[in-house]
Amino acid sequence: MNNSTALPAGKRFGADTLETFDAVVVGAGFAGLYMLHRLRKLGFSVRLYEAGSAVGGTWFWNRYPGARCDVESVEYSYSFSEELQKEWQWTERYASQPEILKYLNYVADRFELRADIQLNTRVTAASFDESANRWLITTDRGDQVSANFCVMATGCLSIPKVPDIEGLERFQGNKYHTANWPYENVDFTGQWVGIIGTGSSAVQSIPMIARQATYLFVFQRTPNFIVPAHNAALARTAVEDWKANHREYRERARTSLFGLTVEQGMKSALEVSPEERETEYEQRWRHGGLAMYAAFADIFINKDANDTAAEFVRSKIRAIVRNPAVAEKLLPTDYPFGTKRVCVDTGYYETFNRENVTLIDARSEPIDEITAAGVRTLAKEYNLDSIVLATGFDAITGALRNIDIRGRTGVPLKEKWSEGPRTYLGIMTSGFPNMFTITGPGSPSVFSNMVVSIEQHVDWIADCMAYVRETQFASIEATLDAENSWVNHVNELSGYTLFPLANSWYTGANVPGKPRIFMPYIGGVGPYRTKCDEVANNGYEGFAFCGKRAKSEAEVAAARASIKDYILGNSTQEQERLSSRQS
Ligand code: FAD
Ligand code: N01
Repeated sequence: MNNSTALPAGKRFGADTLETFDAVVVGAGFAGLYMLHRLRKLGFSVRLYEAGSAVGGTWFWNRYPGARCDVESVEYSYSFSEELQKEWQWTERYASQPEILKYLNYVADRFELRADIQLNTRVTAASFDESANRWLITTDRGDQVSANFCVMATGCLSIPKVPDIEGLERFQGNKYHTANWPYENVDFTGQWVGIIGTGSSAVQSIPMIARQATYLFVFQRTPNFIVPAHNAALARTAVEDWKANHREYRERARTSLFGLTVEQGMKSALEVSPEERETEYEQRWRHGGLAMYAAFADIFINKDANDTAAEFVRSKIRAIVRNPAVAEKLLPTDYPFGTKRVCVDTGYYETFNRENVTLIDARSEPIDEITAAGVRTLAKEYNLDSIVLATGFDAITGALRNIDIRGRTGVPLKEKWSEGPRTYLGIMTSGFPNMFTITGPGSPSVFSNMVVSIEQHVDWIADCMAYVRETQFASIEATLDAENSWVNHVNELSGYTLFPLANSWYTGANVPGKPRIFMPYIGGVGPYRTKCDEVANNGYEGFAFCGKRAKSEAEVAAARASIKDYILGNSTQEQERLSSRQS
């Protein structure tokens, strides 16, 4: 590391309690685990802090019945290691939460990551000491460590949103939040249960709870667009096809709009005949999952085109739900298709044909308060044994705003982002040198297959950190100009789309007082990757380096070649990626 700031890795200095690392990573989900792996291969000393009692992130916390991914398992998995891809065998088209958690634990063991992970530890503060060009990181367990780099792998959906409903604490029965589900088995047999919310978590858990409970009341404020998963055991032929062609599939995902291999329709929904359009939607409905997103090129930019997709889904709801009055309540009508995250279900609409399930329209019959006995709406009181809160997250910025992060001038991140997050590429924010955000606001993040976006960010960040080390600059920071033009670009792009028309968590609308701004980058995973690579290949255009450069570009190129030496047991894919970056 830079001599002026380098301290012996893992050694204490100054006050006897301060340990030093090249990097601190926060969070042990898909992002943090891979970041740790890359940095260790590069020879950095790393400490990873995780608030939970185990690794897994999303898949550790969201243990509610029915939880599973809605991107196909083979695609919703790491691609960085050939060996891992060969060794791991998914059993279902969409993996269940326990299976994904098992996978991430396997990864932690397989790449021997655990030694550098400190569990049960929440990072509470991070402040940049400009005189030393180091981050001082504080945890809720009293740790204080110093690191050259701080990487926030804190997740976009990791801070559960508890609704601000009067009397919630008074309820005498059992209370659960889907994103903080107990470890032990929850059995609703013989119970009267109420669930608040009808987003993806509710859509997955409602059919399961309905099968167990004596009676289920579903409190729906906004109906969602929901498409079928058609989950099934993975056929041997599908596994063989994936294993034989995974490189090609992975490349297709990396260069696509959504990070998915699904075929992107290039036509307008309005240029084809009604019959052709219906056939296209029908095929994608039968295929299942998020394929509907990509049916036509203009679904998210042209309201008339979008209406055709929305009406198709509404016709399906009317066909599945037997009681027309209930079907009517389930129809999403006041925002365009896909502008709130589309949910993927297994038997959701069919559940409303059951005799032990009642849908309560919380718009015409708003929830007034929670009482000791249950939920009281403006019409009546529903007595319940258990309440399930499927009320979502303080998304994208919640976990970052939860930490007291202070940058170069001591200004808190919360203050800098008081009118909405500002980043360059979603990777860095100006004024906060050497701090990276994986899938930060302003990157494709939640608007993609997140594992694809996570791997792209981790690779870019690891390469950038290696570059700073090799040049022996003291720090790297996004310039304000680059940040401003990126934020304008992100906003301009979302302004061309229909996304701002919905009250979604993409825009912060689900959290009272949160600035209303569409946070993800909507320009597509492939174009975004190209932009990030161009920035790096142009000497980190839009970033400023601090300190005196100690090596020429030629020396850095030589050092870059030697990065390979750090990579022990590296996969061919990783070698190829490095070679292409060096050429
Ligand atoms: P996370 O998995 O959220 O991990 C972040 C970790 O950081 C957490 O463990 C958290 O405890 C920890 N942390 C946060 N703050 C601190 C702190 N201050 N100190 C210490 N630790 C901290 N995406 C898809 O692309 N496809 C899917 O099918 C899909 N399914 C999903 C299903 C559910 C139920 C949910 C909730 C999300 C789903 N997502 C899906 C999004 C999912 O969050 C990402 O795919 C991915 O798992 C995110 O990984 P991550 O490592 O970035 O964040
Ligand atoms: O959360 P949500 P989620 N009174 O915010 C309602 C991913 N994910 O946990 O829309 C009454 O979508 C709220 O109503 P409204 C995925 O990216 C994926 O379900 O605000 N209702 C809404 O219905 C997803 O998008 C999977 O009117 C209240 C619900 O609660 C993201 O995580 C599975 C209320 C919250 O829905 C979040 O999903 C799970 C109140 N006071 C999650 N407050 C997969 O399938 C909130 N609501 C892959």
